Amino acid sequence: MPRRNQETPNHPITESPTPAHRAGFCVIVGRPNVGKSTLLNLYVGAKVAIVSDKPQTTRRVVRGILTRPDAQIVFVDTPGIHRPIHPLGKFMVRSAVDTLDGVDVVVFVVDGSRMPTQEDEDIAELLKARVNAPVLLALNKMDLLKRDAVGEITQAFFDLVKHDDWMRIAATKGDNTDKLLDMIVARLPEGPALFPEDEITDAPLQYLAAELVREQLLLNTRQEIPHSIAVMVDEWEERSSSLTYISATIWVEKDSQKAIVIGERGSMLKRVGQAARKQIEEWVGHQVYLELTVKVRQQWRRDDRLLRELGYSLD
Ligand SMILES: Nc1nc2c(ncn2[C@@H]2O[C@H](COP(=O)(O)OP(=O)(O)OP(=O)(O)O)[C@@H](O)[C@H]2O)c(=O)[nH]1
Ligand SMILES: [Mg+2]
Repeated sequence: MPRRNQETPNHPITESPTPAHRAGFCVIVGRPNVGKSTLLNLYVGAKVAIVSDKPQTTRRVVRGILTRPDAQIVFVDTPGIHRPIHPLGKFMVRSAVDTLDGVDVVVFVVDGSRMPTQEDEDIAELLKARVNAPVLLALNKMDLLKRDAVGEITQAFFDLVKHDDWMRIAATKGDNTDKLLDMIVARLPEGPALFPEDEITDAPLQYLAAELVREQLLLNTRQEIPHSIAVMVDEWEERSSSLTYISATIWVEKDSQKAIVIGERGSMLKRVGQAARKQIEEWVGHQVYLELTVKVRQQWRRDDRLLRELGYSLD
């Protein structure tokens, strides 16, 4: 409500009305590897979701919260939607699709430096069939877009995706992401904050720690190994006010993968452990002792029991 300046009652100053506070859920969807998690982390200002150059990095839905004086945006990062070939993939796609119900705004992230793929087409159809909320099209990776392809690629996405508005962005550099954010906020309902203002994610620390280990493994392995890795925290003990002990298991699917993950005389495991530990310490706020063990479970991506233990199950 506009207010008068109390000290000058006889000379009212015209103030513009304070914009109403907005709050709501913004789901980020798209095919694997287009930059959804990169965008989430940029908005939240912390590594809430791990990022890698390997497709299907994100396996579970993660919420990241941005609180500003005028709005609170609860971003929902989702696994890349693809045509799954095993139970883990099915879980990932189902959990992504399930987030679309009751959402306030959807950001459909695509790799805007290339022509649309079949997966983009599938997602566009899914959104058309299932989503009533406004859809914002984010043409990401504009830094890789070749000048002479701009027209053709942009038109191809416009033809494919029914959208409320669009923006060309580069999530890694933050180009135009503030403009996209304004579009998101404008579409949120008016209302008070949904989460405490200092909360930036709903993910437990144990989960973030396991993910940070997995991120290092993704960055350091190739071919099918990244997809065959799962990480689970087994023990988490505050040994003192300044030291947390964490032990985690790295699951792989073959003995040959185990050998690679351990590396020559443990070199790979050491590298991964050191890098992950530093990042976990930032979250925890003090020293961490991280113990990693590598174990083999043949075809765990098809093993319902282990999938459930790892949290990759909707039941
Ligand atoms: N050049 C460029 N690379 C980007 C941009 N945004 C993201 N990337 C890169 O694209 C790759 C995938 O990024 P992610 O954020 O993990 O993608 P994602 O959509 O979350 O992928 P999934 O979790 O597999 O679905 C990473 O190597 C990012 O650094 C961008 O604007 N420009
Ligand atoms: Mg991701």
